[in-house]
Amino acid sequence: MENIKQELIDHTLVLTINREKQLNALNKTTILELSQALDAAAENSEVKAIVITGAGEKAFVAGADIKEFAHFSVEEGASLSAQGQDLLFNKVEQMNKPVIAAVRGYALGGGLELAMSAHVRVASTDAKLGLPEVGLGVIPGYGGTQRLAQLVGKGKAMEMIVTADMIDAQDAYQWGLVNHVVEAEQVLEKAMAIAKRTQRNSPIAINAAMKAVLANYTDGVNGYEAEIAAFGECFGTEDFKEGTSAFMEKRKAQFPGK
Ligand code: DAK
Repeated sequence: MENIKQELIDHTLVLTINREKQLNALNKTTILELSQALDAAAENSEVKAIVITGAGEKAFVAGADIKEFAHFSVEEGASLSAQGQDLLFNKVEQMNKPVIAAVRGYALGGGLELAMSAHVRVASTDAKLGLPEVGLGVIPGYGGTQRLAQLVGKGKAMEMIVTADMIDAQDAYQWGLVNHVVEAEQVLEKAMAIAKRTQRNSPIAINAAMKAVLANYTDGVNGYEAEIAAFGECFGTEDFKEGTSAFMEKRKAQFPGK
């Protein structure tokens, strides 16, 4: 791939957005390549968790590629927003395995939207996060108006969006926008440790639980009902038999992921 580096380390797939000179800005090729990498990872049973990060020390992703979208028309804007959400941002959120964003430096616009699509976010102490779109005459178009409000609440989301200001890692942590703040050199390590920690659990149950959590944020779906249905389905899985047998036999579970 041109803009994405992929490494499988101990069942965690590390996807590095590799446009360091452009602060890892998301152009169409990068979005497409990330999307393809995620499709392959979803089907690959060797991949149990995914870490998304940006190359270099300066930025996770400094937004959508402004030089590329500067000339889009109204129609292109709307269709590319819908397309981008399906191709990447919703795909990350709906992945069947945990996705962790490892954020060093800037996570702006589409970059913060990507991090917010992930299930867990780890940020460096020097991270700067924001949705600067209204300063460019657009609005967050990759789910940012929705996911930011879900994570930090309507009031803080409104303030971040209308001021277009960046916040630092400490505020992001206190507001619930990121799960952990660590020194810059430890961001990837921390994200990998969380990914590893998930791997001792049933992949089937993890997927079902993540879908149940997300059900609350899906139009026309009752989260409690979705949870009940998903809970019931667990009883028919080999993972459930293995998890409960292992407990009773006082041994570590070896989940088949079925
Ligand atoms: N796009 C393209 N290039 C970028 C970029 C970006 N978002 N951010 C940085 N770069 C490039 C710079 O142009 C520069 O390239 P050269 O000029 O050297 O070729 C290089 O990266 C280094 O950046 P700076 O020289 O500016 O570095 P500084 O340390 O001085 O400043 C900065 C760092 C992050 C404060 C600054 O680069 C900056 O303000 N960047 C732009 C941040 C931003 O506004 N991001 C975009 C947010 S809007 C859409 C859906 C969604 C969106 C758009 C369309 N559709 C469906 C169509 C979302 C939009 C956004 O993300």
